[in-house]
Amino acid sequence: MKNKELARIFDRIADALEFKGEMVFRVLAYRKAARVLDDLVEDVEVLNREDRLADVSGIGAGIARKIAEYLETGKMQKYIEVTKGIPESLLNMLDIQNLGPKTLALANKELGVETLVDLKKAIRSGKLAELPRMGEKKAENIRKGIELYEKGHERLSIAVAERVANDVIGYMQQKAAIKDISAAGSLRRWKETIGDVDILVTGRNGSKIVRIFTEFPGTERVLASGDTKGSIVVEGGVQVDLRIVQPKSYGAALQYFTGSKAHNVRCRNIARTKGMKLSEYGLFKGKRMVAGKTEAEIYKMLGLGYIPPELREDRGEIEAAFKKKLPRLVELKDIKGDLQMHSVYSDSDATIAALVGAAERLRYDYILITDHSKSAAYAHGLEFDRLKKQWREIDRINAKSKKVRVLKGIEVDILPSGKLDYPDKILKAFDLVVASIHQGFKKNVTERMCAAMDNPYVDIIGHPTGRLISSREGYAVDLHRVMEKAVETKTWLECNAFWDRLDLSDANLRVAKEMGIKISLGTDAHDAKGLLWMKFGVATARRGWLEPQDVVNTYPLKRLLTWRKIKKQ
Ligand code: DGT
Ligand code: CA
Ligand code: CA
Ligand code: ZN
Repeated sequence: MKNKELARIFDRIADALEFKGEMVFRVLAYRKAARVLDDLVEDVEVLNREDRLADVSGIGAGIARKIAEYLETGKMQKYIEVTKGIPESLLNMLDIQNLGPKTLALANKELGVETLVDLKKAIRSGKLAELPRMGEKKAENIRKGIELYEKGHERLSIAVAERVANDVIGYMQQKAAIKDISAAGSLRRWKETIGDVDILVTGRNGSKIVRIFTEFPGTERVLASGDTKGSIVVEGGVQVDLRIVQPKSYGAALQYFTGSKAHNVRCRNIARTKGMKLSEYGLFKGKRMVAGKTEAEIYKMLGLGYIPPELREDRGEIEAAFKKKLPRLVELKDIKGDLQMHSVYSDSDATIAALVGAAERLRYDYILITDHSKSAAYAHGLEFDRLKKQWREIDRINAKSKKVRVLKGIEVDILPSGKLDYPDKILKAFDLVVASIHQGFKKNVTERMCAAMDNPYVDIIGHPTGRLISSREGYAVDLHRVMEKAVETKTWLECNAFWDRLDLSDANLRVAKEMGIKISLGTDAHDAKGLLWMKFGVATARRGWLEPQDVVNTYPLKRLLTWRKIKKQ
């Protein structure tokens, strides 16, 4: 149903009119239409089709025409007209509770407020409260409104952002006359959460490309559309920005819009010290463009090696590039197997055969099945008899399939008592053992993990901080001590590749690498599709500066399995 969408548009029209200082009575019809549409039980599209719109009380002939226009063309001329000239950032702020269009217009005019950052500053400095008819109390209410607004506009998981970007890119490649297309921004850097999706294209007819973009089937709202850029919100509230640049500037624009801002500032300064100027249009010496078509030539002209997007956070990559000491980052194609996944034996939808099928499609050499141990009642943990049944099945599969070797593993619980959930004589029988905390998050977590690592049969500590990016902070753990213990006992630490975990995080991985710790990547898949999450793990590893030798999943099977012997010595 498009009822709510239309309600929002009419509200926005009313807001924009008020923002521009229109008399209230001119705005009323739009507000009313918005309220009626919001409450309407019947589908507005059905009403339109049956020509019954104007029968609805509160919807006049003029509004009915506008609704029909929007339903039939995807646009409303009135909306485009009244929002013209109001910056997108201001329009977005009209969603903030307790902040009316008049107040916003006043703050814009008197204090130059254009963005949310400006507004927050104006509140903090007390300047907003000093405006006529404002006062402390109103300013405080707006501040609370901002808090709510920011909560509701939390950052997207990388998995959602990546799917949206791929959908939009696929659609554009099919429908629009474009040459190059790429994601940019935080998504190209594979940050663990994404504010908005940025996409860059080259092509001749800018306004036509933008029009096609705004017609992307998932579009909920069009925020901006022009000759060189467009901005839409797709289902689920994901904002996608598209920019069109000339082919000769593609590399420069890609470099600029990939960011991060901090990295870009450093690059621009380097250009300046070399008597050049770097912008999204190119690298210039005076008026002459000396680079711009590719990112590589820009970095080269700056005297730097090519810096992969995942490193562009100003965390030492510029210095490393100067010294030609950039890491040779691990790649998805280096990965020979997946070291954490669950099957129907515990809490997953996938049979072992289905997991093997998925692994074959990824051309893996091995997978480690890591179902939950017996105390994990929440996840149908394995008693010894079912474990034996599972081993028999794995043996049968290995006897048949020559492509992927199925390794016998377990995700053994580190119990609140500090003990492991199986005795050593069982742990010994696995090919590899992952030990994880799932209970007692505040109870001596560090000591329990360290004790687990002292066990010669524990090879990997699973998701070492226990965080869930969208919802949970993680254990009260002294990660430094855990890492020291990992070094001492030669235990691997996991980078759990599930997109809501990414645990260890990029920053933690970098510390681990510097300490010489080996990292194990596991998707923690609970169905066959879950094996595809490996890309998020590899990206996080790259953001942590990891090289192939830091990641045990790059080892051939034999080397992987000799590890236990090394650990026991
Ligand atoms: P996000 O969307 O919050 O996850 O983070 P980004 O990095 O995608 O940021 P976004 O979407 O605001 O802008 C995309 C890129 O454009 C950003 O990484 C760097 C570049 N950029 C945007 N605004 C500025 C700016 O004011 N100065 C500089 N140097 N670069 C900017
Ligand atoms: Ca972005
Ligand atoms: Ca953006
Ligand atoms: Zn787990």
